[in-house]
Amino acid sequence: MQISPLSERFGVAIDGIDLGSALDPEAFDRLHRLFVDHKLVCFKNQSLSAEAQIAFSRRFGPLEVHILSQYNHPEHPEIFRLSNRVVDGKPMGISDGGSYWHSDLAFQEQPAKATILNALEIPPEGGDTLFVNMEAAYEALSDEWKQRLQGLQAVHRYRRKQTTDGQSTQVELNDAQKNQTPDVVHPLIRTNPDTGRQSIFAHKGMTAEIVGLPREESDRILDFLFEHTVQPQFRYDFRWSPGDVVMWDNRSTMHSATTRDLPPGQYRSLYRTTVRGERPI
Ligand SMILES: O=C(O)CCC(=O)C(=O)O
Ligand SMILES: [Fe+2]
Repeated sequence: MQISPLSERFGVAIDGIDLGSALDPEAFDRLHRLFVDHKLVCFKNQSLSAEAQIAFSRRFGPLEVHILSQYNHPEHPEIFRLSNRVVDGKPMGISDGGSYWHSDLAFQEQPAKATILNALEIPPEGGDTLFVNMEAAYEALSDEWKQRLQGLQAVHRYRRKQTTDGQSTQVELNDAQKNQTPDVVHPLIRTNPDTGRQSIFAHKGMTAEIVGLPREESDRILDFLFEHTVQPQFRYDFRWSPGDVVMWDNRSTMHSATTRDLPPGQYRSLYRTTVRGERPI
């Protein structure tokens, strides 16, 4: 297994391992440690089948089935399909999923621990995924801000924004899907149970308001956090290659897709599995 940094800020690339083969407990522990320590892991040169992706992902915990069920794999509901291909008039996946700042399933009581994306088809240009290290963003806050934020809770909402402001996707939820996503409340500063380290848990695409504060005060704090966290020193824009399997820790990072900006005729298809996490503390 060869491990190299993905950027000078965070993330590692791993080559020389086949995720499709059975991992013994020591190998799994090592990968889990790398995932927790580096937050973003790219396994190079994989060719994972849907079944193998599910088996690998399950090692990290129970898998979620996405509520936008029209995009789930017909035979493997644990696989959510991201794709801008349309075959015989039928979308092969969600075309602009996650094209806004978020942490996966932050709108649920138990947001995602890990997301695993398997790159089946990657265009020569575009479609990068943008990541932010939310632990580094927390550490860079002044002591005054850290104190101000401690103990605050925020409301998270799926589709908090309208499609027009660039912080949502074009797909609308049907009534049943809306009923499955009531507002939830999470601490604004959360502690990763695997490391004991704190990070900011606020994302422009989903964090709606701070509990118990006047609207203006809540907006002022959230707007500050939305701007603070996306600064270049905390960011890494990941460029995909076919065969990449990328895994990230949603507890200490946020991300945004850029698929909305793909030029016509550029195709991108990935399979996603999502590992359930703890309730944030
Ligand atoms: O397609 C991407 O770049 C990321 C999509 C996304 O947000 C996700 O899979 O969670
Ligand atoms: Fe996402």
